Amino acid sequence: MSMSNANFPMDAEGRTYHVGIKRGELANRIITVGDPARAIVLSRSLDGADPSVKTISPNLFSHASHRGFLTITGRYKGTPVSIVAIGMGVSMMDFFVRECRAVVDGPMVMIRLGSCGSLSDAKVGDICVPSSSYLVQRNYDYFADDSSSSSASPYILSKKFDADPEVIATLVKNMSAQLGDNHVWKGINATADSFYSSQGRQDENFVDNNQELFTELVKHEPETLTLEMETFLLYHLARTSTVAPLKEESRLKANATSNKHSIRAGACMMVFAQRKSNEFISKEDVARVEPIAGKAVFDSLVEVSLGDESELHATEGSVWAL
Ligand code: R1P
Ligand code: URA
Repeated sequence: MSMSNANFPMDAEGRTYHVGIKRGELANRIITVGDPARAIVLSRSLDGADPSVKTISPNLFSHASHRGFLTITGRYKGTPVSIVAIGMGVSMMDFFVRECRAVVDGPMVMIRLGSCGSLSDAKVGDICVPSSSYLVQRNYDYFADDSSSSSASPYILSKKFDADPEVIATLVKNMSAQLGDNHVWKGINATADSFYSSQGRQDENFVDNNQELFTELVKHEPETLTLEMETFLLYHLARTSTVAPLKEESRLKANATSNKHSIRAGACMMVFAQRKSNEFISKEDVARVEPIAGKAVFDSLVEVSLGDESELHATEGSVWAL
């Protein structure tokens, strides 16, 4: 595959370098997950999909990229939506947000449905909906000093970035409707640059100096609820996204409102690991929660307004054209 433009590589068809999608293959409303198997489970809720079929329904668009991204596009209750599985970590979130943004016209909403560890009383199988997220990074320099005389901290905690408040409120409402209020938790997420050391897991094979990490996180943000590996970057990039490239008459309207960013973001996570009690979710619970949580996210994606629908990516020539 030959690419042009070293600044933002694309192939001759207009496919992005890593996610591998082109214009017309991706909807303005996207649910993003880590696990491609989760994307396939969720795709069974799309219009016209056969819920009993274990693979992706042939009437849906799908594209698996050479770098492990899986995109599925169809409609939910008539509205175009995409599901994108991205793998793990903030770098994958960066590829996803930037490459998807580049091939879609108009404002977008992106909601992550992930898994997480719970630092609070949220139990395995419960859902957490974080209104903001901060980053936990291993301080590599700290470990360069063998004498351990460094006064620096072994982990660096960033400022927090907020989700879109309407997206979060809609997610909380729809998750509560699906799972019951007592299984839905609000709070703050911590996104870590590792599943292990930066999430406070103990590993005698390495020097990690992370025994006090949970205490540090709660001191930093007392409402810290969850630990996972992507949400911070989604919220950060939504906050730093520039205004959507709008048609002229809408631009004037948008300037008069608070439409400063082209991406509205939210996230919710299923608790897979209860870090206080040391429990891990069963396969049966994952199979029970994933599709219900997915429906709540789809309901939220289509409920959140993206403004003037005529500004969204044209149906003509797209894979969701009827
Ligand atoms: C680690 O097991 C992975 O699970 C979580 C973390 O963020 C990390 O990506 O989310 P996903 O289940 O969405 O991948
Ligand atoms: N994903 C994470 O990143 N951490 C957990 O503890 C569970 C899922």
